[in-house]
Amino acid sequence: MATDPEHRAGFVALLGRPNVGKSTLMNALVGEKLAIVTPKPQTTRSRILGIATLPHAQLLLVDTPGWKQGAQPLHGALNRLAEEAARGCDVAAVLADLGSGWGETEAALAAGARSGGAPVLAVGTRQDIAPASPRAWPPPADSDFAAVLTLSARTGQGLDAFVAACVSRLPVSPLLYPADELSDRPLRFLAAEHVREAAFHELEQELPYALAVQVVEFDEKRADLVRVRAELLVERESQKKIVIGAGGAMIKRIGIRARREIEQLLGTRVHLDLFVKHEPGWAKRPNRLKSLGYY
Ligand SMILES: Nc1nc2c(ncn2[C@@H]2O[C@H](COP(=O)(O)OP(=O)(O)OP(=O)(O)O)[C@@H](O)[C@H]2O)c(=O)[nH]1
Ligand SMILES: [Mg+2]
Repeated sequence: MATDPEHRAGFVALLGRPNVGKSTLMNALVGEKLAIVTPKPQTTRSRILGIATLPHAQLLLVDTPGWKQGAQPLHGALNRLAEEAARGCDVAAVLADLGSGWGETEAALAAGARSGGAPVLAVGTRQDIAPASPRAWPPPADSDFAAVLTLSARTGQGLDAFVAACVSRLPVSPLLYPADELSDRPLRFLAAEHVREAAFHELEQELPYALAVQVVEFDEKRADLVRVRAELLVERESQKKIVIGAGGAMIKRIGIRARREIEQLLGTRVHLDLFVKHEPGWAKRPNRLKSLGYY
């Protein structure tokens, strides 16, 4: 196969506060729903690679957890993931919601990425619902940005310009992943994430944050039906009751919603069994966080 001497490939870190649209942007660029998306902040708990293979370039998009101040081990671990992604990328995209604009957190994330040597794109998101004259936007002109862009991952507005801004700053390189690969995370992890997303949608307030999901069985032996068995871990016995719901109604709703999403992801029918398990302190033990795939 002839190699393209101009082909580019490399890592693009998507950084920003919770809820600015990092995961939505990654999904839009990859063309598949890899990362889960909810209206609640702090949805993403791990670093997820989304691979967008174009005719002349391959973008390795690194979705990161939203940056949050906080002393809890989970927050610390999540922030560290964002820091590592910022240091190890070829291009850093710092996303700011155009509804709130550019602030200290964005400036700190940009400074962190710059100290790792990456060019920084300042990216205003959710343009379709942004005010006509957003406040605190664009960022201060004295900062050293490779480019300042705005986009909407929902409508697609500005995505081509974002891709072009990334590609032109990636190193010349052959493909780093096979052209048909979409993520570095196994399907069973993505399935667990879709269960977590359904729980975020169905459960009220703080409860989704007390929840972890692990897939304990992922059986693909049959071509037309994948069997998935997943456990929802909660920190307290009282939470277990709520997640199960009266007569099992809540866990059933979560299951129906998650199954639809997993079927979409896998392109086959799915049989999904969900169980709720009381595991005190799962969020406080670094090794446990790692074994759950949050690292
Ligand atoms: N209208 C509109 N909504 C968007 C857009 N992008 C994201 N959203 C919505 O904003 C919310 C947050 O999006 P996410 O992609 O989960 O944000 P995130 O930055 O990954 O959030 P964390 O993982 O919590 O850090 C969801 O309800 C999305 O549907 C957009 O371009 N337009
Ligand atoms: Mg996210």
